[in-house]
Amino acid sequence: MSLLDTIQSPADLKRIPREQLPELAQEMRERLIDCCSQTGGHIGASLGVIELSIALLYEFDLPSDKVVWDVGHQAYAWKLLTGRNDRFPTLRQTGGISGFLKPSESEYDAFGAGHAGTAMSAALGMATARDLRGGTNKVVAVVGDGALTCGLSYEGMNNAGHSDRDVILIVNDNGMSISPNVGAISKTLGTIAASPATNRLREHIKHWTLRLGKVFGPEVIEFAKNLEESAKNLFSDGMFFEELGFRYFGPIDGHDLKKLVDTFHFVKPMSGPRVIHVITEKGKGFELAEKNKEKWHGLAAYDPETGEPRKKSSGPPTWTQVFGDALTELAASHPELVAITAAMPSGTGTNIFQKRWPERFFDVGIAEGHAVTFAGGLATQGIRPVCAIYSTFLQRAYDNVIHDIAVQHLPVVFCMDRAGLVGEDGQTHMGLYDIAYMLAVPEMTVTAPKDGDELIGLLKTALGHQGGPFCTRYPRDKVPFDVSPVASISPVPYGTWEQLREGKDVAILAVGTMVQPSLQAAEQLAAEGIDATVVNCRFIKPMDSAMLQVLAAQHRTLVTVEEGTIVNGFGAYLSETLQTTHPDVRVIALGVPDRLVEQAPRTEQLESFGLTAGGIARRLRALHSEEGVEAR
Ligand SMILES: Cc1ncc(C[n+]2csc(CCOP(=O)(O)OP(=O)(O)O)c2C)c(N)n1
Repeated sequence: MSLLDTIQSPADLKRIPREQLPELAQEMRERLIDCCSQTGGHIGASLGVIELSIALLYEFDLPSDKVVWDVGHQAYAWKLLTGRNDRFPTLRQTGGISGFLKPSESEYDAFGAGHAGTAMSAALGMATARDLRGGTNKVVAVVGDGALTCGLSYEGMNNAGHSDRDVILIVNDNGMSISPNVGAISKTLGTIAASPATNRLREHIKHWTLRLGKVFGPEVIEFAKNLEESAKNLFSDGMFFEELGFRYFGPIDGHDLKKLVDTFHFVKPMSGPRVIHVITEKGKGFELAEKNKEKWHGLAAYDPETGEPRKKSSGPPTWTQVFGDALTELAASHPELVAITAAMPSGTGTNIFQKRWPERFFDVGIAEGHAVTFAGGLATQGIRPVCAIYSTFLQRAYDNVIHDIAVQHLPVVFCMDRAGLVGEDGQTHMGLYDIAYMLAVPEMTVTAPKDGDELIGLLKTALGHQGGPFCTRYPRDKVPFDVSPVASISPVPYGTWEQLREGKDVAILAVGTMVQPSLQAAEQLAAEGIDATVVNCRFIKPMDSAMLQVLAAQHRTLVTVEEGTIVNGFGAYLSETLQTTHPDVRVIALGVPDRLVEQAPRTEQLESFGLTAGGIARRLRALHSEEGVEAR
């Protein structure tokens, strides 16, 4: 039996002798590499914190002590050690364990996450609750250097640093966000890690403090501590944290189990805010992942020998690729155009732009709010910023979108990738809310293309639009057809819809990804004698009011279909619009119901909400027979 197989809970881990922990780490590495080769997932980040996870669970007392991992994508090792080894092969699968941390999944997952930057705030909340209740448990936040580019992390640190609360921040510093980390903080951490002279000095001071204390007693310890502090302040690169009110320990090798356990043992009983700076390597112990850290941050199922994806990609390109290529090409004829990403160059396709136009590309770190306001500043000076941010992450910047862009009528373009159902990333990453939240922003143009060509056409429209902000959305998927050359595509006329099929029984008003399935549904229904109009509502706001008048005059029922929440989405907006002008027209809104969506392949999720040709046809058939959708 392997060591890992003997562990059902942290109590079992604590029974393993310290000298056997490296052997356990090796078993865990093999398990992660093997399982993730079948399921895909965030393997690189998780391989980097195997020793850190073991040491935390070995030294702290879970679940009464609380460990809050930031993002949670790196917590696979944590899952193996906290009772989820058996179920680990179900990672990210339908009905399986989550790719992130989820309190509903385990009592060892202190706080749910998926978006970066929340751990410090949540940990401080837990430490404060403990103090209010008179508890004694320890609270630890584990935050990556990437997440230290989030403003939210500093809001938490600023609050914690001068609170005097007993809270420990572990900085998991691997020099990487998804891509190489960016910004001044990252440079500072890098300098600390690369400063052996400082480390040696600090070791000497610590050593002498302890020796002097043993010989001369507490007063001398106090004096020596002051000396240590002053020396630290003079020489220590950890001063950055010390100034924020944290006692700084490190940097320590995050793959040296003995050092980790010893350090936690030493720091744990102290009080007040303290930070332990741990240096780790993403992909540690898996050569392929060590060599290409960005690719192995997170990926689909792979062959563990070659690293090749198990499912070969074929057919049309992804929306991300089409966007990245088109933006890069459009930049040639739009010298004022710049691209902004918040730590997702490859995820958003802006890495393509970066290669061609490095000086016009800005990766601002995991800082969506800043990305948007930064774009606002650029726009005031006549620059045309395109912010490429996932739908789910743009939620972080809602106030910036309203206050810094819309209120000032600034022509910033928002390109929201991963809009709609996102598959295996699950609840935290769903791009289901952008239609609702963007519709509510005054003067925001809200669009969704039906295919790759239309995305390019809308980008052209967006770049020619001077009337305030403009957004478009597209999913985590391939475009339905290959795209035409960028130069051959015309801008989509502003505010227009496109009627794709004329029928007399019912009109389907489809948005973006729902256009093709709606057309197919109409074909299925035609064979059954139900004649449907199909309209591509590529402008969600403003609507094509001329076409809407005609549709409302010709149909008693309009069925909207959108890949987004049904709450305050396109259907709701349309009903509100028609309520006064055409109170007799009924609007039936199809979309994603008001509930959290569980992880599953995207195709399964679309199927389960009836957002497929078959599903749409089913709903229309039912409407037709049950309620008698009649022609006028
Ligand atoms: C608000 C937000 N924006 C973007 C992301 C996408 N994302 C997931 S992990 C990650 C990098 C995190 O870097 P770091 O904190 O250093 O952790 P590491 O992966 O290096 O362990 C990013 C940008 C996110 N999860 N949340």
